[in-house]
Amino acid sequence: MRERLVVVSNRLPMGDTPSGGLVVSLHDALAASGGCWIGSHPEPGDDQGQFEAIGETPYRRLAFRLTDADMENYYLGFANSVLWPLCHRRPDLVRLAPGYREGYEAVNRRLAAMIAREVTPSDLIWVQDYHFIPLARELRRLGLANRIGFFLHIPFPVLADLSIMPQPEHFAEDLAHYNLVGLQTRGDVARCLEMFRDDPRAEFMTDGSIKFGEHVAQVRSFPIGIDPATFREEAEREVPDPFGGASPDLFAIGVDRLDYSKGLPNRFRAFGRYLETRRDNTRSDVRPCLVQIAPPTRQGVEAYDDITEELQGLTGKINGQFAELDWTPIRFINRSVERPKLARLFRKARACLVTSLADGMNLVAKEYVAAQDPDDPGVLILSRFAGAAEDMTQALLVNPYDIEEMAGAIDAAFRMPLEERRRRHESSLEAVKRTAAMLWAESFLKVLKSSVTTFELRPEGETPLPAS
Ligand code: ADQ
Repeated sequence: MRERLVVVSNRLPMGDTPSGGLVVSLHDALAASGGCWIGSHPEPGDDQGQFEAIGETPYRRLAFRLTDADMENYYLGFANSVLWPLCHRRPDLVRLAPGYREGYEAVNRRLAAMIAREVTPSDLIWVQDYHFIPLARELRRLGLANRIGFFLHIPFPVLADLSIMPQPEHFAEDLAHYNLVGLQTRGDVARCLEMFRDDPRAEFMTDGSIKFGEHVAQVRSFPIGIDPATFREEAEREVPDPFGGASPDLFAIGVDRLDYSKGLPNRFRAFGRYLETRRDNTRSDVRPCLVQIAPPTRQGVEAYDDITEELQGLTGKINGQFAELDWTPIRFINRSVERPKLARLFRKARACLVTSLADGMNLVAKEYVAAQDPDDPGVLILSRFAGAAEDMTQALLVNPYDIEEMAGAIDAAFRMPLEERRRRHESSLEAVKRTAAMLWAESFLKVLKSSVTTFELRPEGETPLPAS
């Protein structure tokens, strides 16, 4: 029987041409297997338990709808006000409300029932991210013995934080229902194994996999990447000057969703501190800028509204202190920028600031490196708490909590000699190529396909379905 790939993610890509990291990574694998991608429709609604087929691609796309209550309890609630802050080491921002856990479980249960009607026993199912941790458990309950993989795009939480969650014992148990749990970095794998080691229900097998009741799961790291060649081509393409002729002399760029995990206030403070202390302060002809592009996300969640205000305040303060009639030190653009323009901006920027306090990987770091002119590259300043730092050791690694250190790194990046810039860039680009997007999907699927389905489900005396 044909082994189709079925991908499940919170958002279904709606465009007809592949764009965006995850879509590019999965497009080929889906097209080759005649598979399908299942995700939520951007418009809320009630789907009555039926998928809606979307547009034309070499594979099927099936959308489910989220009601307003689902958005509140499952998406903004449990996923983004409990799991997101917990995984990003912000337990202080966790909000527990009565309907959140039930709303999250209900969406996963409903989706499992819809998926169970869609898949055949030989299909490989690949679930993406923290929105669907219980999905394999629900699918198993319905009798599915397929190989099911899971990839967590965000950091694996530290053990001590897990008990903040309602019913924390479900976390390990739910993950164990997957045949393969993929994480971004070796550090994430270490934290995940620590959780299983701490759980008396888990048993370690000689090959390193984990036996949990009747289930056996493997835990491995698969660092996600981008398609560096395509990004570089995009950055080289001539587009109208993004600054409309008013290009700054020297600038650092930051591109992030406006999220508290990205360390934006610390970045702004570090840039302010750099302006105060920079070595070439006597040179009034050099007017460095920070160009920060940060579109809002998850509006309506208190922590996100707070950070927008904080950044607006900091921008006003720093610009108020340093701006001149013809110089605005921080340009804070609170919306999205089209990709060709973004790629061009990356290429023009002398430095890129990635200052996450916690980050699964951070694709912006990889995009910036891929966009550079290898003969005259800019410098990546990278938080040691971003997953990308595990392999990109030749970036200027910084502690985002240390404002003084970051200010020094900005100064060093702006003044770095060409020779050193080239050497650091070459090494970072190698790391970007080693973890290119296609390799990520290929290597995950290779391990998933070879995973042993040692457990068998026998709900109410039924014969188990064969995995292949
Ligand atoms: P994100 O937290 O969204 O992803 P990131 O990895 O940086 O973070 O990816 C963001 C993507 O959106 C990049 O491709 C970037 O270019 C684009 N983007 C961001 N801001 C933009 C803007 N203002 N305009 C246009 N495009 C913008 C989550 C995890 C990460 C993990 C990824 C992939 O939080 O840690 O690397 O998934 O697994």
